[in-house]
Amino acid sequence: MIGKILGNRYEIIEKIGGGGMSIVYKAKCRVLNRYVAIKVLRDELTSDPEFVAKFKQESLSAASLAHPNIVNIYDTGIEEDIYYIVMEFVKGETLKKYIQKKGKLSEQETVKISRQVAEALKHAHTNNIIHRDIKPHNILITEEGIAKVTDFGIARAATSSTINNTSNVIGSVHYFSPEQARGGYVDDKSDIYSLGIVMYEMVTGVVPFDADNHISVAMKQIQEKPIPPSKKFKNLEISKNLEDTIMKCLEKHQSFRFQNVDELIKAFDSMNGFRAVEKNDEELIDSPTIVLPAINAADLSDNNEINIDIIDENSDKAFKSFFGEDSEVENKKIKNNNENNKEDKKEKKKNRNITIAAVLSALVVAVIGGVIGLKAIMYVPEVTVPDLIGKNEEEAQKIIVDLGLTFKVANREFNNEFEEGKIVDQSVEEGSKLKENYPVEVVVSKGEKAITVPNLIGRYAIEAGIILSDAGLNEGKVTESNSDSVPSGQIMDQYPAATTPANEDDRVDYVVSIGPKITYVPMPNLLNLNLEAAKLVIVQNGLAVGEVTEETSEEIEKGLVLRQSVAAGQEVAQGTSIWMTISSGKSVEEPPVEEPGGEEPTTGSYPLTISLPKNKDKVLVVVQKIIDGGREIIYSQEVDTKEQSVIINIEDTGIQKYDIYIDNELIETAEINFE
Ligand code: 3AM
Repeated sequence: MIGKILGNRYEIIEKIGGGGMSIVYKAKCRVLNRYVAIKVLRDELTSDPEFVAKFKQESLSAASLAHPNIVNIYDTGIEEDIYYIVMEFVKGETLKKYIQKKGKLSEQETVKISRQVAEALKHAHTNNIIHRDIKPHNILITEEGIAKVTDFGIARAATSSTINNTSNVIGSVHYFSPEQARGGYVDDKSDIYSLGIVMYEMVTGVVPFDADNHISVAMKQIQEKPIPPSKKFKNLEISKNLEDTIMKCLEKHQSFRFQNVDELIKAFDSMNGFRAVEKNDEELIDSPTIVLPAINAADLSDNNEINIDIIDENSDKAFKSFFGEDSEVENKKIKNNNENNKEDKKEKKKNRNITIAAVLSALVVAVIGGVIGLKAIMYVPEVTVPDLIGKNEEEAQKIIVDLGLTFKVANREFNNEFEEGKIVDQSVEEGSKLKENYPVEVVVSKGEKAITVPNLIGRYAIEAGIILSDAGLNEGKVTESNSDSVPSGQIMDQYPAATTPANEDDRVDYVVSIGPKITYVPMPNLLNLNLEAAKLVIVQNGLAVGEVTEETSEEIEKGLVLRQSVAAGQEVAQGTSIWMTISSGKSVEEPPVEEPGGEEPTTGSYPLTISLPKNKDKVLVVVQKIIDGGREIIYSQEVDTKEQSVIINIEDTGIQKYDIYIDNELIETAEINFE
């Protein structure tokens, strides 16, 4: 490839690397005089239509996206079986290599990279494109530290993503979402999960689920709870906030993850604010989840009045969510102290602002004064989360509210196991200890989905799997049957019939046509029969009467069959036309003609190649030699069209003509010179 010029403008300079599907080259665009990266589909894959389709899909979906955090696609092309995509050349390396080099990344760097990937995803999701294969190998880090997402190879327009072929789960198993591993419904939250795995890998240096084979990894994605980074590596420095964000991305249930990338970006932004405070005091890293508003260190140091105003609303909320509504008392106490100390009474809002400022300074002071002091202020009673699965929504809500926690329905979905109104899943596991007011989200069953069997009749068998899985059903028994009217490969019957009500995962049996039934009969002997008798035998055997010609014969009486197109005893498909040669009696004696020079003519051999049609499985090939108004069968055989062509080696003398018939149709008359 090196030195090759593609599309008349891209000169391949060197190989940069290669993935499973393709090889990446550095190239120079001669028109715009700039370096580009060219991704070329591997040679051995260009003959595989499925890979070619994926490759084209990559070019199509990625080309429609333009974003600073997405590797730009400039051009695509096909040349001499070389499929290629021309991309922006990114000076840098993959995030995979970067992590491997550094072991693990700092919290700050993790958030910085993750946020950029999230921005790229936001742009793609807005354009209805789900990446489906987010992994550190597909994230390039430039020398300036900019993250750029590439390889939208298996991305599909989100609008058509409801069709997901279970037999062809695509992606990289260590970064798969549970729904991808199951072959279930994939949406933008699947990318959020994969990004969660990447974030986990950035902070810890390892992926949360690993095993020695892909199936086990996929099973873990579906079943196993990830160990939080701080529990997996005890001395890991990670804020609770970032850890919670990662764990929320890694929720098994789509409803419990961030509902879109925007929510995730907001979580990152709140971390920036968190870090600004954290700069003043490292100890706060160990504190429980507390969402502080986005404030900069600069905001805190400049003018207090203004800063307090900025943080007012959110700080209050954050304060409450952390301390619980009951801790308002604590809040008030501090407030009163402050009020007592100040003589002039300010308006209500201002007081609140001062309260917040006071709490913040109290926190700082407490930390400076020692962790014990901080803990005293922060003490909030904890409650144990009960098992809610299978309980009624109202009952579950009451239990949660009575415990002082917050109840929230994250989603309602069809479920075959639980009746309508029962809890299917809960965001916080039974037995977990939570501070008051902490939200517990649940998924409530909408009962069984009303499914009706879709119509399969008239559809091709290869579509059946997708049609059924779309309807929440499975393929049942597939049988084949002959049909004179339904083309081969089409479905001609199904059970249960279309529109029958069904339950999820029920099986639907169907019958696929294999075309008309071909029956073979042994060819009867026609020789020495008179024409009428021969015709009767032909018809009685389910065959058809073909062309009848005459020829002189020394042995066979005039009017009787002297030759038949298919030799007696040979298997012949019913309906085949049979040609006959009838004797026209003895020829008038002619003096033998002397060969010039008296020499025997030389015999030559010729490989006659006959191409076979593709639209049938088997055909009857007949080759007849044309002899003085008559014909001699030199080949008659049923052949399998998988072979594409048959070669018949003919030995003869002089120049001869041969009629070639395929399924009784004259295809060609070949003239062969054997001299
Ligand atoms: O394995 P390394 O990291 O050396 O960086 C990508 C990786 O190299 C590089 O090709 C290799 C296989 O993915 N690569 C991919 N896209 C690129 C691009 N647009 C790229 N290098 C530069 N520009």
